[in-house]
Amino acid sequence: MDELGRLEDLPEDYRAALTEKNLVPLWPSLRAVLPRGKPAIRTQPTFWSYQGLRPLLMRAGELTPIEKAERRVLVLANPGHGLEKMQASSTIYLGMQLLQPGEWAPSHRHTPNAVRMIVEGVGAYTTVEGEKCPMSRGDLILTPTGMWHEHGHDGNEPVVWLDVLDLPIVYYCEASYVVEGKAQTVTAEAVEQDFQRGGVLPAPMFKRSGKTFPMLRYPWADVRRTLESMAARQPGIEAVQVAYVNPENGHDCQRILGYSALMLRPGERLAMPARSTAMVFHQIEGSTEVTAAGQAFRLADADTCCIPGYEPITLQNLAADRPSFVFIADDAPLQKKLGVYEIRN
Ligand code: GTQ
Repeated sequence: MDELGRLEDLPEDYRAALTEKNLVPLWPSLRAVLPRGKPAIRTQPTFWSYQGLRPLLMRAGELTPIEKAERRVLVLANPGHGLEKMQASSTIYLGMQLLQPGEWAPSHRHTPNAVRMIVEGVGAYTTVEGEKCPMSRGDLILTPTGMWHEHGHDGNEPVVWLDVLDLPIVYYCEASYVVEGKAQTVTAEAVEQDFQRGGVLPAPMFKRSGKTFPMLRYPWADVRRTLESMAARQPGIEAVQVAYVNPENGHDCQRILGYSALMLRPGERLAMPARSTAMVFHQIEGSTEVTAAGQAFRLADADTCCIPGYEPITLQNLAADRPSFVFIADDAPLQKKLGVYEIRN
């Protein structure tokens, strides 16, 4: 194909006349918005060491009281998007949040969806629409769009968790806002226990809840046990991986971002084909080398990395004598709804 005409090829007066009428010629910018064969991608492969950020997060705990922060978070920002944009990828926001004993992050609700992956400490909890969700390492807690949530801490050591939100895409939609509220009354606890057996659901008087988000807490102990039993029972399986879903209908647990947990058996190497979604990997237990786009990141406990879409990814369990457990986030639910999701084999 021939080169397309450039902006500079057009006479000054014509360009000025277009600008004056809020008009833009497409052809000089056509390849920028429709590059051939593969999108133009800002998201860079990026690694965040937990041991590297932890002292800075603890220092934030000394520098800024919770009342002055509302949410005391260091954002894991991708330099490819500009740090000030606070994006890990085009759609994914990541933050490490610290709550000190006795602190309280007040109740609010907002349009973006959030999940928390608990990193360290015990005694903290998130209350979501009256449901008290205790936090311990590896638990996943949903705070979906529009639902009241607040964080409290009755323990005696710092608690840290990874926030994953679809904030960048909801913000881009000009649909991101918050409403502040007053402290919630706890009305329910340990609701997830009703969903403990796959294939059996609460249905009093033949009715299922039909809630968009029936289950808000996915305890790590249950997820880990499922992965271990899959690995033991199906030694030939392609990947020992589970998806976090709505237990009533099997759909992704949230509508925009998707979540899964992966177990790499001792020494296992897993080659994943290029997919159109950027992916976030967070090490729950063990150690993993993530190789993609000419980079290799070695993830130890609580380390996190982001890999842009359209890149094949290889995961290697760095230990020969113990499994590696990785939490994964991507925007496949959104891309599937939009009809742009691809796997390139
Ligand atoms: O805990 O509600 O990292 O509202 C960013 C925005 C956490 C939260 C974040 C939030 C929260």
